[in-house]
Amino acid sequence: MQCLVIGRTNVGKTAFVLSFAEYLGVNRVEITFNYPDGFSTKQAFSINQARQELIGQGPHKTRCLQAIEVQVPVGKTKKTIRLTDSSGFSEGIPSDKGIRQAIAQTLLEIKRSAIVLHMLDAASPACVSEVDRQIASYADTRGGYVILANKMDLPQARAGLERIRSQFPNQLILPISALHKRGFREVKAIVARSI
Ligand SMILES: Nc1nc2c(ncn2[C@@H]2O[C@H](COP(=O)(O)OP(=O)(O)OP(=O)(O)O)[C@@H](O)[C@H]2O)c(=O)[nH]1
Ligand SMILES: [Mg+2]
Repeated sequence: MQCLVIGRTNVGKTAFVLSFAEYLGVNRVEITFNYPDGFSTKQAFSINQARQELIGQGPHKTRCLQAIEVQVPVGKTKKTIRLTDSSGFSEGIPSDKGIRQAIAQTLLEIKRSAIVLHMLDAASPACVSEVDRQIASYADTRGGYVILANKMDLPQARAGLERIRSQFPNQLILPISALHKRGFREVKAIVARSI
């Protein structure tokens, strides 16, 4: 069972995946990097080391699918799911071939995921763009589609959340902060319900 995190570059997908894994009780992660050309490799990190190495300041830090196995409590038992981080989308077609291939890989993976968490940066003035609308209509054709409005710790994110709600009136939208692990209980509940 896979839970895939998608969204434009720099919205905080990698930060979320690592913080959410930590919230679920993991302090060392083994990340499987699956590249668009089929190459795959595994590496173990402490959560903090992974944060330092994998979270980006600039755009297009993540260039492939990065999967972590995590346990989610469901009733009295725990179920293992694959929590997968992906390469961020950008407006238009990127000139870098590696990024184009990584985005195509992300799009294919959407159809293979039981849960798709589509992340938006609520603190950005352009928090919903054309590519987000297109991704939403593509990903939403399957069950288990949820919008995460990230960076709610920043003051301008309140107004962003209202814009997101008005753009997607029929979608479930969960406000979160990947930085401060806010809103994670609700994300966990949705994931547990969809397993
Ligand atoms: N204030 C704030 N900053 C955040 C939050 N989540 C992520 N960031 C910052 O946003 C920037 C991008 O974070 P990443 O997790 O690398 O974003 P990404 O979506 O994985 O980006 P790509 O891999 O390029 O697609 C970093 O500077 C993070 O520290 C948050 O909840 N609040
Ligand atoms: Mg990333």
